[in-house]
Amino acid sequence: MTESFNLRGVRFNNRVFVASGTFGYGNEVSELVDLDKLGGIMTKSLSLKPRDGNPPARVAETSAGMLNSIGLANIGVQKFIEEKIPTLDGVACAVIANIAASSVEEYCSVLEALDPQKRVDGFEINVSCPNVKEGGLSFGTDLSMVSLITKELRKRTRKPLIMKLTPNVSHISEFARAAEAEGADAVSVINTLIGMAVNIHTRKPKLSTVTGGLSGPAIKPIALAKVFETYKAVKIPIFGIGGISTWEDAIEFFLAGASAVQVGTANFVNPNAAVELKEGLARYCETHLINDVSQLVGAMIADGSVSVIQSWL
Ligand code: RRO
Repeated sequence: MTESFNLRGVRFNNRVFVASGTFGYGNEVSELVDLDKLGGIMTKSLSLKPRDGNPPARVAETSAGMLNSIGLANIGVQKFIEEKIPTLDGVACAVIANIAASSVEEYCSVLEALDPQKRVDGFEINVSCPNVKEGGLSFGTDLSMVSLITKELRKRTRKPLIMKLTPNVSHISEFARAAEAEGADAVSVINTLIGMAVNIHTRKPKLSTVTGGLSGPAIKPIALAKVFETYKAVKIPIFGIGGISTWEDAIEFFLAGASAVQVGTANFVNPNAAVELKEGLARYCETHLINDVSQLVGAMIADGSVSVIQSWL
């Protein structure tokens, strides 16, 4: 059974990745999880300078999900290169550096610093953080900015370039098209949805920033619809993300059009969720005589069903 997956000449062990912000820089969990079994790790978003992030409270549990407002806390690109990359040397899965920035120049500087690093196999560009004032959603909801960022980064790397898109727009497929047109190799669909929660006893918001990013099983049906919408609009592969916890969830995403999946919030419940998902997926494929996971991609049977999405694509 073929599990591997190629993107711009990079071969991934399989199609199961861990999502940015839910697995640190990979090294923190290497004693708990056999990283070699994963397709790859998306690092916590890296900016040019270290960032402390937003004040507490930065997370809140919701029914079937969680809200976060981390605010891009990270160690900065230099410390990542000096302290984290060496710890990932013997790891057999891909390392995809996720980059966030508050200007086009900052995106370019972080990518240029990381591009010569052999251990960095590709880039996921975060144009979708809901919790920062500059950059983040102000870029990710502006088509011309997504085009410009993709274009400038494409000029600077031959490694896989994956644009991570926000669902907080009317038509995510327009953003995927813009990324594809400027040379992105793939898109990640979706980052978190803006949400909030209120403590009824104190009457205060549960997050210091009032609103934050909603993730977990609560957003899975939305993520699936966004993946399907994107699949109808572009030819480049889609990394499906949003509430994926089990192999059954992953198969839904493949059928809706994802070429690979990312496990996010589920890692906080079980750090082995992605490995267990990969093993369940392999068992499903063997049982159903599927010899390559690619056979599942976009294989949803929608005969006779009418999708409203299709009418405006
Ligand atoms: O750090 C965060 O608050 C954060 C980021 Br960068 C992101 O892309 N998505 C999210 O839900 N939180």
